[in-house]
Amino acid sequence: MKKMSKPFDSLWLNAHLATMAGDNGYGVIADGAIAVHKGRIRWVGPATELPSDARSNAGLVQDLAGAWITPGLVDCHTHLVYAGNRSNEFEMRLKGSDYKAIAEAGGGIISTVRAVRASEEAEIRQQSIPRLQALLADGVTTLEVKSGYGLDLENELKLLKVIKHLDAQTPARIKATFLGAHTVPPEYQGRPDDYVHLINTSILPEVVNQNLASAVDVFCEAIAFNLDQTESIFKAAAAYGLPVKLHAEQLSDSKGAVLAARYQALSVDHLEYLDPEDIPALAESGCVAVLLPGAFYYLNETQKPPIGSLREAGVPMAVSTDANPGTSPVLSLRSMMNMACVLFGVTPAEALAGATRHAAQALGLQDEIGTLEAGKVADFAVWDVPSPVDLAYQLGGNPLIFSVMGGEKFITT
Ligand code: DI6
Ligand code: FE
Repeated sequence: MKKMSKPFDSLWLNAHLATMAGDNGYGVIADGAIAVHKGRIRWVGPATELPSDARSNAGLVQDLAGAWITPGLVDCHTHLVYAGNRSNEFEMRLKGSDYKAIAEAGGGIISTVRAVRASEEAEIRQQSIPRLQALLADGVTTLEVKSGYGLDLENELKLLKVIKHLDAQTPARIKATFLGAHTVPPEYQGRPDDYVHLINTSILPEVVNQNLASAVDVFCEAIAFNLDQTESIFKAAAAYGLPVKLHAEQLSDSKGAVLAARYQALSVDHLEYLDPEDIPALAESGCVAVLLPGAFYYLNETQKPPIGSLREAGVPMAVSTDANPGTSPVLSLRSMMNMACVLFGVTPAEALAGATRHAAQALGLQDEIGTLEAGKVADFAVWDVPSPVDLAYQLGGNPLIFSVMGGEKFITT
């Protein structure tokens, strides 16, 4: 006899939900329930409204003993895949050097480029896996990883293939972003336009040809690429139908955000030096402002992003690790929620929206993930905390009980 399949694969009960849906802070449903089928949320709401036959109609019924469920965390800006280590630069900065001076002396991004070029794909993969595991153990279920430490055709492809491999090997969703324009490689020193030409006519076309990236990013800054160079890469990306993102106004006001808004960028990231006058352009374009407090903290910056004006203008703010070996060796998105609160003055509810709903939007995935709503992918995190505020409150420790990705339980310990 054919076995009848149950209407729900799983039912998650006896939990409080921070759905992050709607405009009302956490979107709390006290004593809620989530029913999952075929990897998607089929039903979510107060347990009292659960259809009466739901329990008997679910394949797996899971009692969560009063835990809190949030959407799976989304880390929308990382440089997680690289080789080597730069703790020496951390020490140098503490002795008085600065990021710009280290970069100009051949350290910084270029020292990671040297390590990547000298490493096989498998080595880079091996070095990156523990970093990925750390993010997942902290509640992340989707992340973005950028290339940008190869800076030539062979090595940019090498990094993007590692990212693709990691995506295939883990239950988490990993989006790759092509950041060929991270800095000018040594062989193009003094010829940035020629390097941009190489990106547009050789590297990017091959990245597209091999379907290795879903967005294109540029580091628009005095020490990296200027506005014209950035725009020419944006045009090349647009010709391939790829959305763009931008590292903008991190160390100075280069007017990158306004340019990015004109190109309907998914996000503009960093923004410490953003001129509040440029915010209406962001608000109009629907671009997400990605806050990266880890880089601000490690570089001991004092200039903060204009949070109050961004909030007032209704620009969605995401929060991310910027995980990278130079300015933000950070492997905990929850810690960044804390720093966004303490250093930048966002509220704990804004920080959680920044690590879920708005981060999903920064990846163009707002219809798939980022909130607990029927129809979305069943990606969520189950926490042993008394309230969702605690997620941004505590540094260290790990309140994650487990996460669920595509309806499947994922336990990291
Ligand atoms: N801004 C950053 O904070 C990182 N990249 C960027 O464009 C730093 C990357 C590094 O120092 O390795
Ligand atoms: Fe970055």
